Amino acid sequence: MLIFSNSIFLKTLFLILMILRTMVHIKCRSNYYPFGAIKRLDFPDNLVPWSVAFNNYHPPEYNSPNLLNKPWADPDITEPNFNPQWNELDDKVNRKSYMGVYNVSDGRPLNPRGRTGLTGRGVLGRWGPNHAADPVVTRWKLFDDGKREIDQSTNLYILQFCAIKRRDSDEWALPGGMVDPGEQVSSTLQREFLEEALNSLESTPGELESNKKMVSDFFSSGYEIYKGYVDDPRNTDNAWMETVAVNFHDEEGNLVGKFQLNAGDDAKSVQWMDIDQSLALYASHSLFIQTAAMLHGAHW
Ligand code: RP5
Repeated sequence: MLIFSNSIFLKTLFLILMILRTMVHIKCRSNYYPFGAIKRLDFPDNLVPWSVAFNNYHPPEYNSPNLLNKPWADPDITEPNFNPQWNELDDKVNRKSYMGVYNVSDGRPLNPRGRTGLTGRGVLGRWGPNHAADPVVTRWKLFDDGKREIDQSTNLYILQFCAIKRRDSDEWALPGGMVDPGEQVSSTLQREFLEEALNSLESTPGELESNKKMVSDFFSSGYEIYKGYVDDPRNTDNAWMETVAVNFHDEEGNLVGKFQLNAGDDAKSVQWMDIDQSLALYASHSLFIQTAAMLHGAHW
């Protein structure tokens, strides 16, 4: 894979990664929590870190009733038989954070990025970290004659990525998803791409076999662009999203180009989308896409 070596791009890339690791979370402090009428407590940025005293911090609590008895979700935190091993690999459930050791207060894990204005686990299945994986599948934008298209303002080639429209929020996003207990991130990346961008859940056995083979060949070499906390609107003080975002790039356009994109599972549509700074994507996905653009020295 071509990694752009120009020092300006590398500095920008470093800056984006720094922003991703340290920025104050914003999307998980939006007025209303997703899919319900619950309103988060509103407070200024300087009160986000737990290290800053906030004596009157009494946010509302929300625990979606839809999570109870779901095999992929934790029990209610008050359940006497629930003894989670925080900061550990708890049987097959990964309760470790990529952000380091998180604190636990009154038996509840604390969001490593600070306050969100809502306690409980909201709609997230796990208390503490909820691990996901995001495939960032890219190719160059080509004219019909196979030549690469250049953006007139930056004079740089235009990169495209495989985007899905989320069924839950109607926002464009990466075709990522949750890592199942005991699953390798590399398997999650392939499974989610197959499910959301190739509709593997409704494929015939023959299509499934050939798509699985194509995806496993194409995903055999990727470049990790991010690992850590995601500013996801579903985050709360006690449950949050973390991800590993990996770029799989089709330099010649003759591998992914063969894929017949077909939205499935949590995705209502799928398409190749031009990468540009005007993109407004779900959670922290715009920053992952920007990182991919910088990596390839593409237009942003
Ligand atoms: C985001 O939520 C991650 O970056 C990933 O894209 C996604 C996983 O959640 P689901 O799509 O499975 O709801 O925070």
